[in-house]
Amino acid sequence: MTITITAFERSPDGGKGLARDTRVRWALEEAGRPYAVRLVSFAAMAQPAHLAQHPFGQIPTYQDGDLVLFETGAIVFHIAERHGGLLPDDADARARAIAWMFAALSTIEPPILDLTIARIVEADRPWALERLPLVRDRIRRRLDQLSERLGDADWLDGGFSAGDLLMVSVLLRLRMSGMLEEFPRLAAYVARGEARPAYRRAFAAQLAINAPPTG
Ligand code: GTB
Repeated sequence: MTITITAFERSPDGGKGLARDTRVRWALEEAGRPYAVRLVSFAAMAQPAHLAQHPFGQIPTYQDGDLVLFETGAIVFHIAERHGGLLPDDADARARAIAWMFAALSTIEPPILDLTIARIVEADRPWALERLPLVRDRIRRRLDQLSERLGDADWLDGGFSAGDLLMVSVLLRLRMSGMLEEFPRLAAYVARGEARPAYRRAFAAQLAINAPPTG
């Protein structure tokens, strides 16, 4: 059975790889699984056919036979469990890698998303400029702690895992802010993730769809 995921027909980021289908593509590439992509427009995402797959009308979704999943974290976890290569065999190391998956999505990503909201959605509010430094400082606090824990290691806990895949993906959302460069160990960590052949294939595949037309 072919695995099919959904992605934006055209991502608003123009191919920077920030939409969450890139994380799923990366996991599938690491696991060596071929996959098909069903591209959906914003209009189609609001239709019953898509809502049957994703209750919140978002991307990505994942379908493998009768199994339909939504939520990137759940999808990446499923790929890691089902296909191997992304979680250690040792039970304790596996549990720690899963903890890093949760940490990426529930501790590190929320303040980063808050920055996007502050810079874009709230930009015209009278208090927007006053709030921005607070949002940035909340991110810095987490990055400082994360950098401290990573130290000089290549990955968060031994070998590369789904925890690193999600953490690198989340940190990549900071690229435009310049904040990553304040933490050289994290900048190098993200660069290591991006240098993985599986990430490069995933990035190239989404770029092929989303790159703005030239000429
Ligand atoms: N918690 C869900 C998950 O992890 O799967 C969140 C899914 C989600 O936010 N999906 C977004 C979506 O479908 C796309 S990835 N949005 C449309 C909607 O909600 O109606 C988020 C995203 C979108 C665009 C950019 N960008 O252009 O830079 C970056 C990230």
